[in-house]
Amino acid sequence: MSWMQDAGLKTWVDQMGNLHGRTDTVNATAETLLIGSHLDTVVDAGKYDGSLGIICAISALKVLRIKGKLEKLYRPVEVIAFSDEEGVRFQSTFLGSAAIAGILPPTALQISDKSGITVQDVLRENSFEATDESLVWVKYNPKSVWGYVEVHIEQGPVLETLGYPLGVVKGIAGQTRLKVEVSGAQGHAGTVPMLMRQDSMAAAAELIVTLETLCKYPDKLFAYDEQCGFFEKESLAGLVCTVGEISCWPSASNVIPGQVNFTVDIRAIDDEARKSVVSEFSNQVYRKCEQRMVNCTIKHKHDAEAAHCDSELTLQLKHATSSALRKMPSDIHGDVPILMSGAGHDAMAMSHLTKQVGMLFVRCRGGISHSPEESVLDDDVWAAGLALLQFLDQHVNQ
Ligand code: HGY
Ligand code: MN
Ligand code: MN
Ligand code: MN
Repeated sequence: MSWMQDAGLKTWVDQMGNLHGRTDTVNATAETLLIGSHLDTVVDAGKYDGSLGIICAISALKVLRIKGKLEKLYRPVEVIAFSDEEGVRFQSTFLGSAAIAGILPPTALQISDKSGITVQDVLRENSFEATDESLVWVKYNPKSVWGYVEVHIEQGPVLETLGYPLGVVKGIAGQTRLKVEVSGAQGHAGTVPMLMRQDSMAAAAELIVTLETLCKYPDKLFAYDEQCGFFEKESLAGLVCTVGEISCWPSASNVIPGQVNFTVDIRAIDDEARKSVVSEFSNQVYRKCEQRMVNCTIKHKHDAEAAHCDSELTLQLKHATSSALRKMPSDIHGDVPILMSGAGHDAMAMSHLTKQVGMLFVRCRGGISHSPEESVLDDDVWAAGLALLQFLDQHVNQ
């Protein structure tokens, strides 16, 4: 907050724990330009995922203030540092930005973590009211918002491969998060004959490989489907799946596990393709578990539609980025790379509040992210700040 205040912004914290810093401009009633990213990280994270976007936003406004241009902005600009974008604890990502966009699931306050502690418990522990009414006040009126911009590390290898420091995002893959719970017959590792086992670990292993095969070779699955005909190859672009978390009970080397639970994260650029993979995977889960005589449940933890960034705001962002790149020491010419994002971002939630959503990607070494190895070049961050300043300049009375 103090950085925001230092940049001359009016600051507050909303009832979902999002931090806000807003300029006091002449026409305070004009539609607001929101700039932000998330405060939280994954476990064992890097230093830039989320935080880079917040610091870029605050720094750009601080430079405008130093240049005496803050007052000349013809629209209010507001920095938002979102809470709980990653969804690590509650498995339901974008809680902070979804509250602002007005798309929080009605049961959001009752979502619980592994130990049964709810979102409401945690908010109340931190002296928030945590009622449905208090969350209604977090929601922004779509008519009051001009657009949303997010600066973020690419978290992928494209910019580094192309040799560009910056890129503009044309879309963000949709994502589905599931929790698969497999329960079998717990037993003695030494006495139960193999053909009589109802082994939840072996079942889970088969399901995980099934998911991987489905996403590695989707055309086998979608080669031809009577109802919808051939799936265009590009609709399967960006199709990825991950099992990032698995737990087993009782987790002893000489016990056939009775219960194995694992998370599933499926993403694709095309929402229909993603939904088809989710339903095909679910069919195979139930079929294989029946064959193995184990029970299973599939819990839908989160669904986010793909977001498309193709508005006037993105055009302005491209223009600003291209002029920033020309000012770089390495004097990079040529079109600004336009790329898809496989990583999810608060911009997906914000695309439900405003059609004008744009993202500026910053190259990161080896495309590594969600790891302490995450790193960026100072010059690239400088270029991102310059691009954001050039973008903001288009919202300043000259
Ligand atoms: O999971 C994601 O894609 C993002 O980092 N929350
Ligand atoms: Mn992340
Ligand atoms: Mn992020
Ligand atoms: Mn984000």
